[in-house]
Parts: sequence; C-alpha cells; structure tokens
Amino acid sequence: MSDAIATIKDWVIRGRKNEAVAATRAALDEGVDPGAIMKDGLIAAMSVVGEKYSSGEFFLPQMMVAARAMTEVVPVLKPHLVGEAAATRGKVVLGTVQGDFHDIGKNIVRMMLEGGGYEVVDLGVDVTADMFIEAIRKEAPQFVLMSALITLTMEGMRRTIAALEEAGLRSSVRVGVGGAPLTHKYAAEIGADFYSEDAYECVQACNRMVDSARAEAGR
Ligand code: B12
Repeated sequence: MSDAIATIKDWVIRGRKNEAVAATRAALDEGVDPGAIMKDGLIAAMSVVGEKYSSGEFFLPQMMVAARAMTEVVPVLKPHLVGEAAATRGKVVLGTVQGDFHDIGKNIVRMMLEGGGYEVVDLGVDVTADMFIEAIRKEAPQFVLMSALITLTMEGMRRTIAALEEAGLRSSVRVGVGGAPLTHKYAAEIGADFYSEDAYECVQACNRMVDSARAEAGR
C-alpha cells in the first residue's frame, strides 16, 4: 500500500474528516489510483473500525466519526471513479433492509451503478418489504437490490423475496443482495438471483444479466 493510501486510511480510522479529505485530494493530485484509495484506504479503514468495535477498543461514537469521515471522502473520489454514462442500461430499486441503518456500502453501490449507466431509485435505509413492493409497482425496475450489514437484519431480505412471490412480482425483477455479512450460500438459500461482494462486482453482475436478456430478446 502506498504511503498516501495508508495516510488516508489512518485519518478515516481516527475519524478526522477534514484531514481525510485533504489527504485524498493530495493523493489524487499525485496520481494515486482512485480505485485503490477506495478499496485499500476507505473500505479497509472500515474493516479496522469494525474490528476495533468488536474487540472493545472502539465504542459507537468512534465508529460514527469514522463513518462520517468516509462519507465525506466518497464524493471527492466519485468523479475519478465513475464516468457520466447516460442511464440506458436499466432501472434499479435499491435499499437497505428493515431495521438496518447502514448506508455507506449501499451509497457506493448506487454511485457505481449510476456511473455504469443505470437509473437508480434509492429507497434509503430501513426499507420494509411493503416499501420495496410499492416501489416495484410504481417504478417497474429490472433489478431490486438489497443491502444489509447486520446478521439479524439479513432476514429482511428473505421476507422481502417471500413478499414479492406473494404479490406475484418475483418473476418481473432480478433480485441482488449484498453487504458484509452476506454470502453466496445465503443468497441462494433465500432465493436471490445474485450476490456480489463489492459494488464493482454488482455492476458487472447486472451488466451480464442485461446483456443476456437483450441477446435472448434479439433471438
Ligand atoms: C460504519 C459502521 C456503522 C455506522 C453506519 C454509518 C452509515 N451511515 O452507514 C454507525 C456508527 C451508525 C453504525 C451503527 C451500528 N452498527 Co455498525 N458498523 C459500521 C462498520 C464499522 C463499517 C460498515 C461500512 O460502512 N463498511 C464499508 C462499506 C463500503 O462496506 P459494505 O457496507 O460492506 O459495502 C460493500 C459491499 O458489502 C457491497 N455491498 C453493500 N451493499 C450491497 C448491496 C448489494 C445489492 C450488493 C450486490 C453489494 C453490496 O458493496 C459495498 C462497496 O464495495 C461495520 C464493520 C464492518 N466490518 O462492516 C459495523 C457493523 C456492521 N455494525 C455493527 C453494529 C452492531 C452496529 C450497531 C447495532 C451498534 C449499536 N450498538 O448501536 C448500530 C446499528 C444501527 C442500525 N440499526 O443499523 C456490527 C454488526 C454485527 C453483526 N454481526 O450483525 C458491525 C459488523 C461491527 C462489529 N464488528 O460488530 N455502524
């Protein structure tokens, strides 16, 4: 890891948002890869914060200031990470599931999807199955994407998929799930169409599905 990225990571862990933003601007000026800043700087910082919280070294306020620092840095990186693609690939309804207020990862997924040419309807956090259903009826998206960061709230994904089945909407959308505690196995178990480990992979997965649906339609 470059010194510049290590510095950004350190400021984020310490929750020093102004310093984190300044270090990110300086690193970009030096030509440091923005993808590496995101992955090895910001996302890695959040892992350290999570570990420190688990071990009792950090408490909620420290986790909050670190999260705020990361949230301030992301818009600085955004123009360097994603292009300005027109929203032509499809529509996505996105949200963090009921009971869960974590939205940093979801917001990165949104940013990467918009950069990849998708129109994103972001329902925010604490989104119930009924709210997803209402949005699908209103927006007629190709994809419904759910994020969860807490093992207990992951069950909201299962409930939402079951509610989609019940409402007769399941076959009209592709369902993708993600967030740190998720796995391929869990995604398959609850009947999701896909799981992606990160935002970049999520865009790739959506692209593959759009391409194969278009090839299918053209046949
Ligand atoms: C920052 C943070 C917070 C912030 C959230 C700020 C915000 N606006 O989001 C604050 C301080 C508010 C917070 C609160 C809480 N938190 Co918290 N938090 C974290 C922390 C440190 C980082 C999460 C994060 O932002 N990661 C960085 C992002 C970029 O990663 P990500 O979300 O995983 O997203 C990436 C991928 O997963 C993927 N992805 C994400 N979503 C989706 C969706 C789709 C469809 C796809 C395909 C991909 C995808 O793409 C993203 C980018 O590549 C984690 C630790 C950790 N290691 O995850 C704990 C953690 C998630 N929190 C935890 C806990 C316990 C809580 C609280 C309950 C604490 C409390 N006592 O109140 C509350 C929960 C409140 C609630 N009801 O939601 C626990 C959960 C434990 C568990 N096993 O369930 C963790 C794991 C910490 C720990 N080690 O104990 N938290």
